[in-house]
Amino acid sequence: MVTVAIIGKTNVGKTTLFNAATLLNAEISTYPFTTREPNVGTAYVCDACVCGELGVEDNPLNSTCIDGWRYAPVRILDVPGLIKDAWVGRGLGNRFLSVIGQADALIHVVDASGSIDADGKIAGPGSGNPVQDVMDIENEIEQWITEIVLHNRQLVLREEASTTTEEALAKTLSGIKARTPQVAQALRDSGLEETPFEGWSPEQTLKFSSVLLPLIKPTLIIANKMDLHAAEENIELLMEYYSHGLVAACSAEAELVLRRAERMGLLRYTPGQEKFRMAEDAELTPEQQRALHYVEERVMSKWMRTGIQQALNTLVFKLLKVNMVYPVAEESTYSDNHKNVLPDVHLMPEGATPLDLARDVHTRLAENYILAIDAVTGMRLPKDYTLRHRDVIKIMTQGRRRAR
Ligand SMILES: Nc1nc2c(ncn2[C@@H]2O[C@H](COP(=O)(O)OP(=O)(O)O)[C@@H](O)[C@H]2O)c(=O)[nH]1
Ligand SMILES: [Mg+2]
Repeated sequence: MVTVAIIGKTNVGKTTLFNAATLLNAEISTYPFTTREPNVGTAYVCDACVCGELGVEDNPLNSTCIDGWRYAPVRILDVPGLIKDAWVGRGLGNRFLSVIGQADALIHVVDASGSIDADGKIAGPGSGNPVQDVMDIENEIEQWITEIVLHNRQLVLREEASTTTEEALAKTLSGIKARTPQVAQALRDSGLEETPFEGWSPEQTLKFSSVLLPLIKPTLIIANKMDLHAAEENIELLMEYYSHGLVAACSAEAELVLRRAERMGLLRYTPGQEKFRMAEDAELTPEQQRALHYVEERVMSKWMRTGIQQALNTLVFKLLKVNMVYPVAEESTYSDNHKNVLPDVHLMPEGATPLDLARDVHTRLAENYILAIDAVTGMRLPKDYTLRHRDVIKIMTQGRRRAR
């Protein structure tokens, strides 16, 4: 399961974003992932469902289809505000940082309206420095990774004796999901390839960590609170400063207002779409009227959308390079063995093969795997085929056991 962590300073809107992202009117009731932990929830990424181009009516099970858009679940974590020196264990720093370690990708929320000071306390709009806020948080995480490397120095050295530096480091950093190719790239990009690990200074270790971070945790910066006037200038500054990364202008509060109103039946709103439509019989309180008017005026008519759903989609599909793949058992009807049409969608990492898909569906399916068929063309796929976005795949297995 793809895991996304929401990070940022206090009061930037992380929890508002978490609440909005985890609220979908067509939530998936059969979805096995449930948790009682606070701050862990299910968010959704979406793209055009293949049901449209295949001309079929679908019966989604592990995902949902709203107006021709397929929404697939991802795990989302709301990491409470990191404070300065979290990496040395200040506050609950280390605990929060280890949550970040579990994530495949990060959403870094920043208050683009500049309404918080350097410590995350509410201040007058325009007084804060969002560019610095992003750097502060990144610095905490880089210091924390550095600390892990320094703390495990002996272990890396021992490991290195029987393998390579990149493998030894990757093994030590496997808890934060670093893999050997990423470590190797970080060694090259930080210019440390030729420097023996044994002689690394703390500064060189920090350099390595800061180059490694974006490789192991693809990050999207959310310039939040764009509904406030003071945000406009800062959004420009953020985009300029982080021109190498992605910055999305968003309003988490507006998204939350719309999803809550949709849940209450007051309007029709499909997350990610550019419009909302009032329900015909909706009776709004003056307060609800004001809130929706504000969203229309300050967000939808100005920016076209709240930006939240696009941000999640961009992070997962573009930065993490995950593909939506539909496994089916009957290629003629695109259904499972119970006549459910296009029941499931799986989020597969870049480079995954049909066998990886089989494994993701069920270990038994992988054990009995023979070959895969492109259900749309009916063609048998080569052994080394890598799955593409929106593939519909039938997996052939041996014996009586069949693909679902
Ligand atoms: N104007 C505006 N306020 C927002 C937005 N998102 C969050 N807020 C407000 O910012 C404050 C802090 O939000 P919260 O989600 O608790 O921040 P967290 O500490 O990062 O979890 C709350 O008063 C929210 O209502 C937004 O998009 N626009
Ligand atoms: Mg919060």
